Amino acid sequence: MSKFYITTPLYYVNGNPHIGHSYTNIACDALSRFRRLKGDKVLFTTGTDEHGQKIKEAAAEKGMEPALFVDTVVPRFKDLWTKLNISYDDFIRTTEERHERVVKKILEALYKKGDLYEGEYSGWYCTPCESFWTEAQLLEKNCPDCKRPVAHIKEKNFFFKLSKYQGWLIEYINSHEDFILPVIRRNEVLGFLKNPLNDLCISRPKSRLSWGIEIPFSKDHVTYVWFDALINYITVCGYGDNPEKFKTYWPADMHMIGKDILRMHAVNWPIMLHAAGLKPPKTVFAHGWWKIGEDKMSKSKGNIVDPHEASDRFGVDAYRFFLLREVPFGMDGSFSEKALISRINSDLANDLGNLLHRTLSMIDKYFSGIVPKRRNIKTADDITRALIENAKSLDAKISSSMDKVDFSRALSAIWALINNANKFIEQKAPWKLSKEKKEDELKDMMYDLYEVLRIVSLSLWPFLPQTSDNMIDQLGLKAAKRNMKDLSWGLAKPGTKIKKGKPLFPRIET
Ligand code: ME8
Repeated sequence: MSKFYITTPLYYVNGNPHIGHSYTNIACDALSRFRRLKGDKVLFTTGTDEHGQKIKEAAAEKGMEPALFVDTVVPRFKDLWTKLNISYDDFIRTTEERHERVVKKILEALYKKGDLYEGEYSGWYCTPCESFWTEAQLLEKNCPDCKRPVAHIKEKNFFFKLSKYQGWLIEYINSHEDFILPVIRRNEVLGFLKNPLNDLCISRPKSRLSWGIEIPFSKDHVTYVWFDALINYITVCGYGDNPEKFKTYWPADMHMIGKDILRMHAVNWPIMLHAAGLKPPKTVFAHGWWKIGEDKMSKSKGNIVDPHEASDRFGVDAYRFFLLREVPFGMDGSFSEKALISRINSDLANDLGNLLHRTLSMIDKYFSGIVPKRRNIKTADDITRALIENAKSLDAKISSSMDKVDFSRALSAIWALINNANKFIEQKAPWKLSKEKKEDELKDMMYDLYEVLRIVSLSLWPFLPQTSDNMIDQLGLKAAKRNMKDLSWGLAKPGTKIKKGKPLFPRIET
């Protein structure tokens, strides 16, 4: 049995979860469920990033202490993950004691080793981004990232020797093809590493910010929020606490992130791990960015898509389907209600919904709702053989797409089978077979359509878990523990009583 450890970023709790956060978690959920189907031992973790300036300010705006404030926001994330059927195994908060302990342990180890040193910083600082900038990096005297004004500061801090490990990192990236994916992101990091790395300031003086994990060797400083947050990936799989678990799961198989936080994950994090004597994760996958129409999503534009609202209006699985199907994973996407409704009506209501509904109606009508027995496949005609071959090759197509983290291709393969089956009905015209009393042919055909639907219902589980359950129920099957092996052709049992229900996806009129 192989293991699969996948992580999402820890989201900032200064605002509510939005479409971007849900995208990463839905993608990780689909991968985790797929690995479970294959029989892998999966650890899927998510959580919240709760320290630092941003959070302190958001709490102050509400007139609350940060510790109390974060407690009020975290349930909004947890509730959303429950609603969207995100099957995570552990939720980690950076304010938890188990995490603080590990952060301190790593800080102490690196300090002892001489990779952390005290120095004086004098330069420009962007408070909202919590970033230091040199004069040359400023953009018209403003922060080059958020374009807001910066302040000149001079203070004692602790620095991490990133520069010492630059050569090692370049060599590591060059010799590990799958370390940074997709390739465009790998090239971006290698391009960035052509310039010398600055050492990383990993502390903040308490006089300026006290909402953080105290540096164990300086009462006057707390840990920089990013240095703290990245460490969650080892805390949550048992580092320093549960050696057995840590040995089982580390290194992580995949850190799934958006392209905005690539450098932290593909430069700072592997160097931190290497300096601490730990292996880097196997893959950092940086996916693309959702825009709303052509616009960047922002509070000021008031165009933030709320996943609670979108999934209430259109359905959880329709929302999941749209995000996973609409853009090849890794590329940027454009969200619009029009595009979402069009996907629901064509792919979900028309193609999938109709196939289930008309097939079950025919089994009801022609065979009183009992799945018939088919004759030996050897007697099948070419169209039938083509359909069966298509169904038989589905698991290989899904596996190869999922190994490349290509959700839209996996879904296209499932839809190619669905459309093949719909066409098969038109071509074979079962209503004629019934009129002409071609009982055996009708039985074969109903069995084959039922079998296609059974295979489709199982293969949809990683992407549309509720729909998969609903289909399995209507097919008269039990949603028992699923396994990739059940995608094999011919496992449907003649004699099964179907339970036709409501259409899966009602059409949305515009
Ligand atoms: O960066 N499109 O948290 P964060 C796609 N706390 N994905 C998006 C997105 C969009 N428009 N907007 C956000 C942080 N995301 C840190 C992470 S990890 C140790 C610390 C997703 O709340 C995407 O996964 O700003 C992105 O990387 C993440 O949310 C940023 O979440």
